[in-house]
Amino acid sequence: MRPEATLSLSATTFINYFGTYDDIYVQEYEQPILLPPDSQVTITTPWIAANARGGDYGARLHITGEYEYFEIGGDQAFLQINHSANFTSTSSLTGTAPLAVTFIDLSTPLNQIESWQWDFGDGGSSTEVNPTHVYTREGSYTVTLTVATSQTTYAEAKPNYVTVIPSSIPIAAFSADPVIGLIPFTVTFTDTSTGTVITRTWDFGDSTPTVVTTSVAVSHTYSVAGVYTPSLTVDGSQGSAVITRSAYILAVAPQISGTFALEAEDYARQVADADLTWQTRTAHPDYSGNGYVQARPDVDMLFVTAPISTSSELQYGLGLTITGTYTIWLRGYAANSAADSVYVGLDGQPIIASDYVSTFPPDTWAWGQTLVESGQPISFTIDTPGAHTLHFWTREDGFSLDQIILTQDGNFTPGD
Ligand SMILES: [Ca+2]
Ligand SMILES: [Ca+2]
Repeated sequence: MRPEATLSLSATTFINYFGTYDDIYVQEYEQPILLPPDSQVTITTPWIAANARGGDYGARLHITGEYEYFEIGGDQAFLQINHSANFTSTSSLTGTAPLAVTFIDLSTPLNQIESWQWDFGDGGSSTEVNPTHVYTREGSYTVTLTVATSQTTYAEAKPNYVTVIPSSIPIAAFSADPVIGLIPFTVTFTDTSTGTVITRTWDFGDSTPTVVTTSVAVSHTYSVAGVYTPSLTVDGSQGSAVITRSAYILAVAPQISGTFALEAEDYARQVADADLTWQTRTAHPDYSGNGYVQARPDVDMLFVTAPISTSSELQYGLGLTITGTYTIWLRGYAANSAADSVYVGLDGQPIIASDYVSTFPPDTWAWGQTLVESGQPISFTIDTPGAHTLHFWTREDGFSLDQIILTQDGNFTPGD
């Protein structure tokens, strides 16, 4: 039995007030039951008493909660019991399995109910007053509570009260926008994982603290130039997953001069593909910086005939804050043939489709800038300041690239 209500009107108080009634009866289904003298009922409306004495008289009292009305007749008073089966929950009613739901009985009258029978809709049941049930399978469940007093039984059913939604092991994925920018720049990361994900832990790859979110998207500002490898860990009820995107974010420092050099071996990203792969080497003497890159394996005469789609690619970040036309110079050598060559591009596309730079001498570093098919120097024009990427794709085995110079000076000639 549950605790009785707190606001009270004792039988004694009532009798003293009217001065005529000996007993208070609870009327339950036409069957008067004597309310014991210390019984308590919940009353939120003051007494509304009509003529309480003599002849035909009666009074009616509206009482919320367990007792619907109070009626006086003759020398007896009756409380009509409001029978109601009802319940609520303190838990989330929608979620993935296992979903634990705690049910709270709201049935009335509080102190008359002797038994509770819960049907959770999934085959489970309980006779507790406020049971907790764990749903383990997907579906919508109708919950029914049946309560019984010594006199009667009554029930409440709530259709589709609990819903267990599909749950699965997450497969981690994310995207970022933009993936290249002039520092400092802010990137919005968006979790695109599938499966059940509750929390996300972001590592932006730049040694800043990891960030834990429940939201799908998060922003991060990169303030130091570099190429960064962010990762995302997703945790769900069915497990966790991690994805790392290597060299995904390119944070570029602004160039402050119209002429500047890049060491070929200091590329930001390599996208390796079939046949030939760029490898950093130091075997050939007289290189600049820490080495050079060579299209390997070097087997004399291996051509890549479908350049962009099947060639290994090198990318360099360019912070082009000075607008205008840039000419590109390449310092390279042909390892085993004067015909060794390379494709050059900007922002993912060849500067001139299918054209390439060749005519490097065998075994000697030399500067070149002429596209074979067009006969023109490699150049491009920037109209608005911003971050760009410079690309080289393998075309012929053995080609070695040591240094790259970009210049806006039409009279510029590289030293050696
Ligand atoms: Ca070759
Ligand atoms: Ca170099």
